[in-house]
Amino acid sequence: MENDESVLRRKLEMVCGVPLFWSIVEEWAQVESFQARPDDLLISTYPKSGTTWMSEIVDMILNDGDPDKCKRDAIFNKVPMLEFAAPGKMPPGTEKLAEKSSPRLVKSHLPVQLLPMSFWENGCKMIYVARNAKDVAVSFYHFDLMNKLHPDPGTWEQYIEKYMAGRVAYGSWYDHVKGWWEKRKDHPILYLFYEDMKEDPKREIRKVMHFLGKDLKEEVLDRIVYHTSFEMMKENPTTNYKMIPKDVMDQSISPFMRKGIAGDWKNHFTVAQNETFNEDYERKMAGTNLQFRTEI
Ligand code: PPS
Repeated sequence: MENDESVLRRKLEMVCGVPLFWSIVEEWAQVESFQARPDDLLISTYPKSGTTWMSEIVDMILNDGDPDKCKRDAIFNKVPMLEFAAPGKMPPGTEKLAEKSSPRLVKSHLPVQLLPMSFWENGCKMIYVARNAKDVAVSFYHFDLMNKLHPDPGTWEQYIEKYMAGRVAYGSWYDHVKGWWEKRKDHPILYLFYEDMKEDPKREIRKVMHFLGKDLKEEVLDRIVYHTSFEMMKENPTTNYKMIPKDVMDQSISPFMRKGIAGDWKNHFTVAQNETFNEDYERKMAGTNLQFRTEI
């Protein structure tokens, strides 16, 4: 096992111009040549956009809303992250997925251009969840503070600069959400928004259910809404990431299930930061019809 010095808090490295964790770059050959299967379902997001929430919703839909079946294993084992790699700490995502029987659920944060070709060739179904840029920045900052596999985020002031410039893991939020938005025009991608899920979880869960070709009774949908609420998932040991060792994720610094709301950015952005961010946002998002809500 590598000692912690060599594994934790290392600098990001580049793959095709996108900054990624050094460990992912080391595993890149396995990620790029990953063999997707036609019945794989991909859950794709920019980090901190509601991946865990959507993963649990999908698992509950596929298990007809049975909470006990859904507690059979931790979320990161039920829905392995394709590109995940932490040498000496946990097995890589590609290995975990290779051992899984079909149909598999696959999590990934890769920008659209870096997704392994086999997903497109096999016509895999995909769900993309997008969350507004400001709340993602706040959530990602707190995650980087507590997740020692990530580089130290520095101060909030420093972090927001890096985030706007796309010098954070997985690169530019702007390019990520736009890239997947364009791709949905020629591939079966259900593109959903975190804010819509907060506003009316049942409505959005129903969209996922239809996309998966399932038909569940109202009472089952109500059960899924209940068990996938922030409050329930925060207390659920299979979804709150407390099974990850403390030397990797120190949840006493910031819990994985932190606030789970839309609009927390208002508690972090100064007036000046907000103005700078908005001006930059207008430039980067000009020419797309993709719209976000920063509060509901
Ligand atoms: S990761 O590490 O990128 O996979 O994180 P991800 O799961 O995408 O995002 C984590 C944020 O989602 C919030 N979350 C939820 N919000 C509402 N309802 C439910 N059920 C839920 N589950 C997770 C989580 O709290 C993180 O957001 P913040 O703003 O930090 O609280």
